[in-house]
Amino acid sequence: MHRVLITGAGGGIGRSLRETLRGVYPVLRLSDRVAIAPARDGEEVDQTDISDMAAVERMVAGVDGIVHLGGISGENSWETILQGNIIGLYNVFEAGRRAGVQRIVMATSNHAVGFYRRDRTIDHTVMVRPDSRYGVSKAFSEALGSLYSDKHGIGFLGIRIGNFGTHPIDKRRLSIWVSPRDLTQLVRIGLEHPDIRYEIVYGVSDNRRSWYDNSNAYRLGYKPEDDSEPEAAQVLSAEPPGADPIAEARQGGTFAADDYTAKTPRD
Ligand code: 15L
Repeated sequence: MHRVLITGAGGGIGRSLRETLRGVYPVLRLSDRVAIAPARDGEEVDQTDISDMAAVERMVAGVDGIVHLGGISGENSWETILQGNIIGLYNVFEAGRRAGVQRIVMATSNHAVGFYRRDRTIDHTVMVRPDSRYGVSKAFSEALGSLYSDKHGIGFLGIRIGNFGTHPIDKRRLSIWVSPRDLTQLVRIGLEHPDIRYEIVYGVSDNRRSWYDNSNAYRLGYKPEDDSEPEAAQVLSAEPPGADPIAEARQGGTFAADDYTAKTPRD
């Protein structure tokens, strides 16, 4: 990897990867829809709205690998999700293919499978069960990655990111937290592992309360260094009891509960 593009570089994960990947690859191209901090040595800064294909073509020119964090990072109206996470996503993959990109590391999400119950342990092979329009767009990204891997030979790692941050922030996030250094490790596996064709992993630290079987990540060499458990007592003592039974039962929490109208819950 000579030149690695990070989309959504102005967001929380993007700003963190900008630091942790600094100097790892000769050139980091950092792109966002809004203006971001100016380029330093070994960096190129770009401003692109990914719903504009011509602009995306310029954004990906000369790039070997893409870490795609861009788009909408939570639930939103269908029109907004459509522009950012369906049309924009397609533009990035298709322009990347035409530009000869070899690898795409995709920030997919726990919300692609957020309707699974919390008492189930799920691995990378389960069927998607999105908990929101946002989750559907992340499932779409995994399907698009599969197409571009099978049909065009682009290596794809879909990281179903849990909750990224320096600390776990609530009960649900104790199960899905990922620290900056652990996520960096996964991104690097996605860009550098020689055998990646199409893989799905969970972007979570080694949390004792995890509801994921992340054996696929471990098979690819992931060795997480962090666990949310030392912070569990403090997090739990600060949290009022959850009132919504759907949010409490489902891995996606309030993403699953919002707008919920089903009379009989699926298992
Ligand atoms: C996500 O996918 C979002 O991008 C992030 O903002 C959080 O909401 C996270 O999931 C979560 O589930 O905590």
